[in-house]
Amino acid sequence: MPEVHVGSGKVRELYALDDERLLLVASDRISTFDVVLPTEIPDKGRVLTGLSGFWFARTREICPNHLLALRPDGRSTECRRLEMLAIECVVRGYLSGSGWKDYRATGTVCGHELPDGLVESARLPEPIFTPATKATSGHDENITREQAAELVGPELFAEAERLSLALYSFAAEYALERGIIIADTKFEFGVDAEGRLTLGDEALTPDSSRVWPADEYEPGGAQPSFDKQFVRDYCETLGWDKTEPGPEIPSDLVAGTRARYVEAFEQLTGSPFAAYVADPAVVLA
Ligand code: Q0N
Repeated sequence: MPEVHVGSGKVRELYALDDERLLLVASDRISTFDVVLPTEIPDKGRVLTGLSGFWFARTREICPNHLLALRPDGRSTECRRLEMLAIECVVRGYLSGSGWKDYRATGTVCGHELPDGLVESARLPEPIFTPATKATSGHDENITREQAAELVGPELFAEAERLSLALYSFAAEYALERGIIIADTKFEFGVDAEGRLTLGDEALTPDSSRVWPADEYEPGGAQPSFDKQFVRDYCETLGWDKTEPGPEIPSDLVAGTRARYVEAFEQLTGSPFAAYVADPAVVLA
């Protein structure tokens, strides 16, 4: 079956199956400091595909999504073709990354006025919707709610904000009960053939979210990443300038990082990863 390659991200590829369907394939590549490393993390693509499928299955009542089927390889998602919105729908429950940067500079994030005196990684009084543009090169840029509404239209904007906040609140509470903080996350929505706003891309994975171990949470500074901390710490020891090409990662750190991904999968889904490998549909049940 000749599948036409229609796009690629840093670690995922997108193929056309037919006029209505796409195939989203997650590789085992890992990026850090925005650079894809030459060393792969075995099963990372399967873990992220499984997690995304898990969340799609559990949030269907909150919001329709593009998932049609998981392929037996565990890393490929057949999905409905959508007309994607031109904005990234980011929700933040904690103050980190560009949110922390903007707050420190202005006391606001994407037009949300926040209380004074918040520290880095603080939990916000309530989650905020902080849209960003899709940068074709370099980093996504935060925009105001007004700019986002102009890009997609006020009705779709309002609906995307409402759905993003509902999805985040559901997932963050679910994850926290299992020892994992989802500090923030990025959703991508599109409109389906019937005009329904539909969740696309991957959802609520460690690649699309900032994920922290809850038992180590200590506001007042940066938090260790649940999945990428070993790799980041190793890269920091090298004096690498964070430009291409990235360094090779030693095998013990590859194994440790793989174990963190599998741990996140098992903690969140409640299924052994081996059961997912045997039959990816276990996460959809
Ligand atoms: C789409 N992107 C951006 C994979 C992720 N269901 C869909 N329908 C139409 N277009 C898209 C989807 C989805 N998902 C999403 N590009 C097209 C993210 N991509 C970049 C390439 O790798």
